[in-house]
Amino acid sequence: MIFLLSILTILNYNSNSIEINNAWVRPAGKGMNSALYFELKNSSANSDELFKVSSNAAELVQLHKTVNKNGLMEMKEIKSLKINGNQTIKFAPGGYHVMLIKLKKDLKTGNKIGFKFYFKKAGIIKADAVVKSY
Ligand SMILES: [Cu+2]
Repeated sequence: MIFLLSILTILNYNSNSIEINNAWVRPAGKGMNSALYFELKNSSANSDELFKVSSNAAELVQLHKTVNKNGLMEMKEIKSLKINGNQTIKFAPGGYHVMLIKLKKDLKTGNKIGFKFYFKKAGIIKADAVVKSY
């Protein structure tokens, strides 16, 4: 029994070392832009790197960071984001977000949108985001 639990723990540890939690998207109409927010949690001891996010919901999906430039908030595309071992990074309004450019359909409150997150080590992780206003 203890042996079996150990194996299960190891399997669980490996498959869930990177988690995407509390993912949500702002409501917006077809042709407009929106943003995806979530918590990225790495519970392994090793670092990893998020380098791409994809979705069928928008024409273009980019990793963005909001920066304060002389008092003006400005968005900037980032190529990738490193996450350290045992670190949680919050993607939230005013900071990191995934930009959804030119939506292919209306995103209405309560809709679920599928996303794929691409990591250098963990590979592709799928997660659904719920559409809601914050
Ligand atoms: Cu943006």
